[in-house]
Amino acid sequence: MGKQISQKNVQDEIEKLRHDIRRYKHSYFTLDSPIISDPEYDQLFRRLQNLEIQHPELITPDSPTQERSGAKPLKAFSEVKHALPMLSLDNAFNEDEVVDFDCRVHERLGVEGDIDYICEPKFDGLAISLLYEKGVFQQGATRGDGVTGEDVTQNLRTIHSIPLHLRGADVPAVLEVRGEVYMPKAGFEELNKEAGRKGTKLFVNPRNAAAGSLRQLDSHITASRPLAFFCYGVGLVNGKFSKDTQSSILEQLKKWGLPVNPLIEVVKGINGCLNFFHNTAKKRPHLSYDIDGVVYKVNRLALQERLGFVTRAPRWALAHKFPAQEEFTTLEAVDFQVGRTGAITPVARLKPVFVGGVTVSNATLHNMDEIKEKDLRIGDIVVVRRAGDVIPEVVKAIEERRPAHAKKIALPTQCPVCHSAIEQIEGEAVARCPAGLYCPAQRKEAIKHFASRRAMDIEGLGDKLVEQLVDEKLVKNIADLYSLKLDVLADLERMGEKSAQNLLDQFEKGKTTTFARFLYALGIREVGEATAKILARHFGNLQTLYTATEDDLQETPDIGPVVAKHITHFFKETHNREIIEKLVQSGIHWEEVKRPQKSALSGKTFVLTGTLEQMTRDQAKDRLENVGAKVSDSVSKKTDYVVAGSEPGSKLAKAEKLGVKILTETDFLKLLQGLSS
Ligand code: D41
Repeated sequence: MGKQISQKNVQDEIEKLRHDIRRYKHSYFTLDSPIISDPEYDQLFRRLQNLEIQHPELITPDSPTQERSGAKPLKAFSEVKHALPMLSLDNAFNEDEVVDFDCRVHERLGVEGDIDYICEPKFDGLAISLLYEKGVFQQGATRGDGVTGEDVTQNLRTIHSIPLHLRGADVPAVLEVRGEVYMPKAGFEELNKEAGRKGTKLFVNPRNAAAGSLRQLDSHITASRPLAFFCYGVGLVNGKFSKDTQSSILEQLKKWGLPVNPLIEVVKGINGCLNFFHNTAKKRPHLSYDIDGVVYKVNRLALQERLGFVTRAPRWALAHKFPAQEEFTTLEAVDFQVGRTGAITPVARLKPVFVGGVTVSNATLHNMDEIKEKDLRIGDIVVVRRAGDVIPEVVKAIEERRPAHAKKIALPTQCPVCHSAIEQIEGEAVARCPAGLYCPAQRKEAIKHFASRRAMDIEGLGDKLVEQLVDEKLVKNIADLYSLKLDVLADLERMGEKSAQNLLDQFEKGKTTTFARFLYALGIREVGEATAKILARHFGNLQTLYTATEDDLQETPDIGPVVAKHITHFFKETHNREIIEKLVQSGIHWEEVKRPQKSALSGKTFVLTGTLEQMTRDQAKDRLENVGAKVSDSVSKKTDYVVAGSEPGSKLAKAEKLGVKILTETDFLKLLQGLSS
């Protein structure tokens, strides 16, 4: 009896798993729009496999475990049967699974000692197969379900890195090349920028953009998309071809003019593999294309043959995935934070999720427009992305998985900190708390900004301490910082006399600054570092700035009407002037500003690249600006000089190409000295 009930439960669970898996496969393969993550999918798939192993009597021929992976091709393209099936890759999501793989390989082969593995970056694109007959490109197809794909020959012909003719006299009569079509990151950014300008739909990531571009029925559209190709292997080969090792296969393909990735390496044993994984992870942010892991393959083909494959994947290959950059999680709540200028920013509170190597539980949502555009609701399953060091972001909500109780998100009517009525100016995306420095949140942010590295650079005054000082009402504004007493500070939690004295020393040290830094530190709206420098150089001292009109301000370079208004408004406020006077009285001072001299370099444009030995880049920039020269970030025909330190970047190459005058650091110092003598 008990057994029957459990059998019924198992049957139900199996059916539900099959139903869900089919749905997820459809959204992934056919619609190119996954609604769950790979690990979640894998878990479901493994669960189904396990249940079927325990209850083989319940296996049906239409179970997803019995099919090959993938879905039927879209109807619009004709079908192509691959001469040899395109297998799939087993995945590993951590080092243990790589160790298991290496053990299985050793056991099956019955060999000891390190195996030679070839390590390849795992390109995040679309697998395709190219058919060459007598060296001429005949047909190209997507992977499809591995057996049958879509004929995308016309589209593939438009991709520059796919040769239409192979080079060399020794090409085989028939050659199937396997590889991955991808979209370089820069091309993707450009494409999305254009979509933004035209108001057409943005692509979520380069992989989707590549997929969308390859699936165009009109190959003119594909031709306008920046696609590229790397090959990783072969299918059917008729003719002379040395099938000794995977590395020799790639060598031959390269010789015939096919693009082989330069990072591919043959290594010894599992340690070689794991080293490659870590090194590649480090290179990843600097690569011009997306990769989502690395692939290990037993290099010797004789060994590959002995290992064979299971249903869909070879036993001799493994994809070792990087921690996901995108993950699914629940949007649990939205809080509203108040920034330095009163801007109210919605922040997503997420069910903690491991993305791109860290656990993420918060993500910025920028403003209400973004929430509206993405149609986010509290309770939604959302896609969270974290790329490199950038702040995590909520990409989209999965509407198909929206729970019935999902709740719309509304802008609060009151500031969550000081309860002033929130203002939203029409046409502006940002809502603001208008209370300025009366709002404790804005006060805290103003002080944090004042102390920050590029402003007054008060090292010991971290965010937590600022919050403590404001909460305990020891500091109301930036001027109050300089009247803090040792005993008061020492009494603070986690402080003590020594740290308190250190902090006071830091305050003292920070009193010597520059006028530009001081102006930047005041936190005037729209006055960033660059504008602060312009103001300092142009007006020279506080008195002149106090009396400057909007017109005076607009005469200076790069200051428009809006910024001019913010500046005059700021200096008109008696409260602000009082604080400035207090700061000056407490001993903050700066060297008199040298007005830019007319010099031989006035109006010349410089670009700095590489590391300078004698000064920092900022110092070099200052010195140039003091003699009336401009410093730009990128090299163009308008650049007059490029100063190249050690390890210069691509800017040097560009300068050489354009014939721009290049200076070593010594040349540069001589040039500056020549001016002052
Ligand atoms: O870079 C890749 N995405 C990549 C994919 C690669 N470097 N090697 C691969 N090797 C294979 C085998 C071992 C099965 C020939 C692959 C793929 N397969 C693959 N890509 C998509 C499905 C399978």
